[in-house]
Amino acid sequence: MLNRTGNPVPRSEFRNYLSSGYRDDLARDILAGMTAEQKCIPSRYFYDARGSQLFEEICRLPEYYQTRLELSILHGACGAIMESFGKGDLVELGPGTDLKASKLIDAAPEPEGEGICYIPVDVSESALAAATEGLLRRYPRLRVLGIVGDFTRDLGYIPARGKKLVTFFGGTIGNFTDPAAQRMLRSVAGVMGEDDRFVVGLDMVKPVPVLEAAYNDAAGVTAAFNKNILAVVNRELGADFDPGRFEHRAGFNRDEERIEMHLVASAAMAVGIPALDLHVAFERGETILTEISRKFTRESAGRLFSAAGLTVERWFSDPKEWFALAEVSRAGLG
Ligand code: AVJ
Repeated sequence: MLNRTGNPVPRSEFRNYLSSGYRDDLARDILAGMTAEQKCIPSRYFYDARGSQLFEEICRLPEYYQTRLELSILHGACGAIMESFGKGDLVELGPGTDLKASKLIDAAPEPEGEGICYIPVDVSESALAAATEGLLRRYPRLRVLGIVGDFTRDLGYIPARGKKLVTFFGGTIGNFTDPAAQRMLRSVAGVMGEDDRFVVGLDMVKPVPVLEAAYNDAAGVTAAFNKNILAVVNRELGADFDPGRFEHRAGFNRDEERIEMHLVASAAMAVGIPALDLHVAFERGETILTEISRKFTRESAGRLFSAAGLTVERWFSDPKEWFALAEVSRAGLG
């Protein structure tokens, strides 16, 4: 492609909207979390370089069915999704690899990424670069606009133009409490036009042993992933958590329909957090809640979306309904 002066127009551009506040956010969240009745650390802090690597390992575990199932559901759904989308902006919130975007672009009516601008949104610029490099090579007509930002607050930077297909894969919506999920879904609804679609991955309620095995794998990768969050706090805030004195525990809470992941203090201890000028006392057996992972039914998913002003248009799932992709619109809002 040439611009008016006859020079080639670059096919990819990155815009960084990240405030430099990661450490400030962590400090605020850790102060609140370590002084709460139920101690907690928000799960978004799992994903430093080592945590992201461990998470990719989790996705390949035999017990962790989500990633493989979602990809096979997408394989069957991408034709229908892309037929109605046609072309425009393909926005992916928190892309991991380029696998899912490839499936969609392969299924587009026009070849080589013609007419599509891929817009991944992620806090990690290196993750964005890694996810888009292969796509640019594979699809010679694809354009890319990488948005370095936090998809829980920076969606306003997504350009308002033409048609949009927004995706949020991985079941990550389940890591949000209901109010946080509502805020997130409403902010997506806010950038959608009436003909736009939003595809959301949801992990479903299923037999408890299957659910619990996925978060207590035999190889101990999830345990290592869980404990790594203490290493993040140590590094960023100078804390002296001893990950060796905490145990991994994950179980399904039937009333809340969610997996809850904890770190359990194996002895009474005191932990210093110099950056917060704080000493935290742990009793033996006391826990830090590090993650919730909500599991949905079609009914609870319908309630989640309708409360945010979204309507389920199509539902794609596997025969056992272990995982689902909900295609939703903001139709009916006017
Ligand atoms: C894929 C990010 C939603 O909740 O299952 C995996 C993260 N935590 N094992 C999930 C996770 C423990 C995960 N998400």
